[in-house]
Amino acid sequence: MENGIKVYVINGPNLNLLGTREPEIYGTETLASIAKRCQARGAKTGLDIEFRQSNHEGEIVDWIHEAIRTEVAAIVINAGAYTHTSIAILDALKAYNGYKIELHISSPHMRESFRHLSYVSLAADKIVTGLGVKGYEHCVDLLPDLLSADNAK
Ligand code: CA2
Repeated sequence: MENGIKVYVINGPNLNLLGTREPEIYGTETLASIAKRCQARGAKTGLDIEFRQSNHEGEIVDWIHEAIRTEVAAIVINAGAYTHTSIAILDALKAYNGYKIELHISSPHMRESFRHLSYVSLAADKIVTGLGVKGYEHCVDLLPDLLSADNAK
């Protein structure tokens, strides 16, 4: 849905492998198929959902800057392993004033200790974890309410 409320769903490293490896953790659906479903769902509530994926930290930072410039209303971000390492992504997210949802397919807190620290959490308005790939559409479903005037930050 073009001309809807613009939302970026930003995906970090290795998430392009979704549906091809480690199905016990990350499921069997591809990112392209998740994107399609989220776009159809978002269109029903007036959201224009743009999915992106990059294996490069700086490209993700650039996309967050683009969201600042173009007044994107919300960012849903699964920063992948950069979640646990990237102060650059944290700083970019802090500079972005729209609504920010940190998303994880798995439950990082129930996994290895190096996944317990999230820099992204320090900038996030909400965190969705452990719902499998259904977490993506859950975020899309939550957003209209979160973006409404009643829930203004
Ligand atoms: O649970 C998540 O969504 C994660 O952000 C996924 C990251 C991981 O480093 C985070 O700790 C938690 C890894 C994404 C790797 O994605 C793959 C997908 C399919 C096959 C292999 C990797």
